[in-house]
Amino acid sequence: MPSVYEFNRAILRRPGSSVVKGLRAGGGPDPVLEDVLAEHAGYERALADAGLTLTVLDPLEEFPDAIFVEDPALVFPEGAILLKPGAPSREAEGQYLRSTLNALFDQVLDLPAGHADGGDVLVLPDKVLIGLSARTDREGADALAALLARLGYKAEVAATPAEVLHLKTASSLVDEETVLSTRALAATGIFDGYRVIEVPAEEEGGANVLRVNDRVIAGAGHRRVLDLLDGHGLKVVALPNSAIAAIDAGFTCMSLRWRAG
Ligand code: CIR
Repeated sequence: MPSVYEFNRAILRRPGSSVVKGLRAGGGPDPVLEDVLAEHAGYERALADAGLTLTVLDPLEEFPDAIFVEDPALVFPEGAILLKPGAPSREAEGQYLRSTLNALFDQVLDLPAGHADGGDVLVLPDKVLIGLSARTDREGADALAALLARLGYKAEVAATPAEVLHLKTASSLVDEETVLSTRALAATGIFDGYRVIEVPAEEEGGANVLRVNDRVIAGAGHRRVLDLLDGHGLKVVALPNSAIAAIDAGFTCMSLRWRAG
């Protein structure tokens, strides 16, 4: 069985100039457009270097957060799911992915009720965790669990600490048995049965990393997280992400990745 992080395809959307107006929970100034563009281009290159064939979509100026394609949708080899993001300004983003998903997947399912963001969905080898957050409500999480069952995945709904935007803001799968997690999220017990690498308190922003094939993409500014991953024997690709982090982004949310047969 291939691992859940073995991918050969991905969908990304390039940023338009409106990206600097992206939502951010903590306030703060707009990032510099050129920096966001450079970081996004570096991310695109890193996925291509990891061996993925990319479908790169045009910017959507009317949706500043549209580069975060993994919030309005989820993809699996068995099919895609169009979600309904919990932020009102992002609710319609999925409609701009529909034709691409229809062309690339045998089936595209729609979330029938509630709200759910892909950032709250962590695919583990034995189950899919759906985190409840300010973006993902119980109705959406339950509806998503039912859609995942149709695709053959077992899902579990879990609470997440109040201060995190998404479940994957605070956690990532790094190998078959190991997750990287903030202390607060690990303390909820949702990763029981997994080995947990705890992110140091001063680098909680570094908990979102992206395992793709043989490597892990992580933030260049999170030196201690990089050392922990390296010490765990992982091949680490460090990418600058401070401009994109200013609009609350991590590495998982900027692409939809799957293994096409
Ligand atoms: C938002 O607040 O929706 C965007 N500015 C950032 C979304 C990042 N997505 C993610 O962590 N899954």
